[in-house]
Amino acid sequence: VTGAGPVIFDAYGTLFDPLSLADPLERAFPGRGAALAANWRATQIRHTWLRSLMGAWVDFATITADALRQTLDGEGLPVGDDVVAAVLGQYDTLPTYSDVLPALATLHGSRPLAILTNGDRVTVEVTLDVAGLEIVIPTVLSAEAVRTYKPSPAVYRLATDHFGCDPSDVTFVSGNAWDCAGAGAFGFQVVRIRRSAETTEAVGPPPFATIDDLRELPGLFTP
Ligand code: LAC
Repeated sequence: VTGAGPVIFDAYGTLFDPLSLADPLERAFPGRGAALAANWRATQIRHTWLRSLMGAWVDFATITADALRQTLDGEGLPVGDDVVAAVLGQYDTLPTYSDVLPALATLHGSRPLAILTNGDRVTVEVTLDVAGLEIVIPTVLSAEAVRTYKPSPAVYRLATDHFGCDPSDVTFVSGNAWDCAGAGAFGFQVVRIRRSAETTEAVGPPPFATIDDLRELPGLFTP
C-alpha cells in the first residue's frame, strides 16, 4: 500500500470478538455455547442483509436481540428475558482479539485510523473505550447514519465522505469475507484478516492482501 490514506477497520469479527459470547451462552445452556454463538452471529448478519434489501431498517441492537431470540427459539431452547438480557448486556464490552492492541500501537500516529461498522455508534464507542482504544481510533463511522447496512455502498461512502478521499485511498481491514467483498467492490484496498476459515467470496475484486495476524498489517505499508 502506498500513500498515507486512512486505515479503516470493521468492528465485529475484526477488532472485537462476538464469538466470545459463547461463554455466557455456555453457562446458560451447557455444551451448546459455541454453536449458539456462531448461529446467533450468522443470523444477526443475515438480518442486516434482509433488512437492507427490504428497506426495513432497525438499529443494530434490535437486530442483535431479535437474532438471539430467533437462535434460541430455533434450537428449542427457552427464550427467557433474564438470559437474553444477561447475554446482550455483554455486547458493549466484547474483548479485542489478542493481536489488536499491539498492531494498533504500531500504526498509531502513522496514518488516520477509524472504524466503519454496522454496529450502533455509541455501543462501538463504549467497546473501544473499555478496550482502552478510544485515543488510538478516534473516529467511529456507523451505518446507522444512512439507515442501511454494509455491504451497501452507501455505508462505505461514509468513509470517503468523512475523509474527503477517493475509495482507492482507503485501506479497509475486515475479518468478514462478505464485508471484504463489499469494500473491494466499492473500490477500497482491502486487507482481509483471517479470523475464520470462511472462503473469500468470489464477488468483486479479491482482497489486496490476506493476513493471519493483525501485526502483519503495518508491514504492508511502504513508507
Ligand atoms: C461490523 C460487523 C457487522 O460492521 O462486522 O462491525
